[in-house]
Amino acid sequence: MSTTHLGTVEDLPKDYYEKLVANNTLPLWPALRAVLPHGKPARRTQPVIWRYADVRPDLLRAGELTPIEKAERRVLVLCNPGLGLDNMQATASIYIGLQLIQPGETAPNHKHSPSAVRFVIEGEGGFTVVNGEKLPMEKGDLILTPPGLWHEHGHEGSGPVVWLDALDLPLIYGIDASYCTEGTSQTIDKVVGTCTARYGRGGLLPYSALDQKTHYPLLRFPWKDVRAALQQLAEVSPAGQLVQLAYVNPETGAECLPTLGFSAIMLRPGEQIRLPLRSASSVVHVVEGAGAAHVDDAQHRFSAADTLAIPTHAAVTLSNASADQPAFLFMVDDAPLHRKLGIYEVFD
Ligand code: 1HN
Repeated sequence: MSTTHLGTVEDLPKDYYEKLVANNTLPLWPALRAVLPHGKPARRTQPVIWRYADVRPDLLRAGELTPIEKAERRVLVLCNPGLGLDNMQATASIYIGLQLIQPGETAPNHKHSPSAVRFVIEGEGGFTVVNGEKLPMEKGDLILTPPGLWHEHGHEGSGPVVWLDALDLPLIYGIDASYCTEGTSQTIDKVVGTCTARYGRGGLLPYSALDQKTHYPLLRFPWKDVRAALQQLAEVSPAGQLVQLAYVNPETGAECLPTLGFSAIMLRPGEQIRLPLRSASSVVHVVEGAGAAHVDDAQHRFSAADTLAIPTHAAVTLSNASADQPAFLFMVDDAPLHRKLGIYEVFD
């Protein structure tokens, strides 16, 4: 049986309804279908694209208008209009910002309850210090700053450095759990490259890891390794099969942060491919190449450094516009959250 014709507020005596409100109560039935629609969620998230060519000049202008001391983090937030610009949501659970750091600047040390990552878009000489280890930031590198770990940024090169920040902030803020602690600059007590040397080779771990786990063993995923791994995977993947690699915790093989998942996709020359239709929302960032994304009824052309929001339960087809060059995409999703909540679904 389908209950689509539920009673409305107007069906109720006005004085009765007003008394309910005065007592901080509400009837469920007029609002039930809104919060529990049939078949699939009523999605407020729109499949919007933020073009780097539009955002970059404004971000560089922020570098002139607002000194880093006045910003703490100099970021333009990618806000999904369907969710209300003030709410700073790219999707309902995913925050995305583009952060600029200029040569010689530092973004002070802090730690917080939301999980965060950085994905480098342009520039050389940037770095993040996490847990006493200096992590170089080269184009396409993924840097994790897990919940509760100290992190600070710096820039020793020339020219602007820009990266994409992804956080589970809407989720953590939404459950009244978002806060930060400020600290003095960390002492760097590890050699550069330590976590990559220990955990950066698939299938191999320091022997001691068999008996003793590290909390977040691998904090930096260099793009050159991910790109090479995608190309190798493409060579052994039949046409029509999605070439996609998940970033994982090398000790557990599971997603590397509690709520957000990260993956990289290669679209082979001329390839057009459907993503599995699933319950999770995601954000796709173009690392290299150009093409188009079909998301439900919307069609967006994309080129390098553009960023696209994909709602939950969306039908997505991606195509590479080039007949002779691959395209590379970075994806953030909330699938780990869905899995933990027991609501993760793949529909085809
Ligand atoms: C944060 O800690 C950073 O550390 C960037 O670079 C963006 C947005 C909201 C909350 C914390 C960073 C952030 C953030």
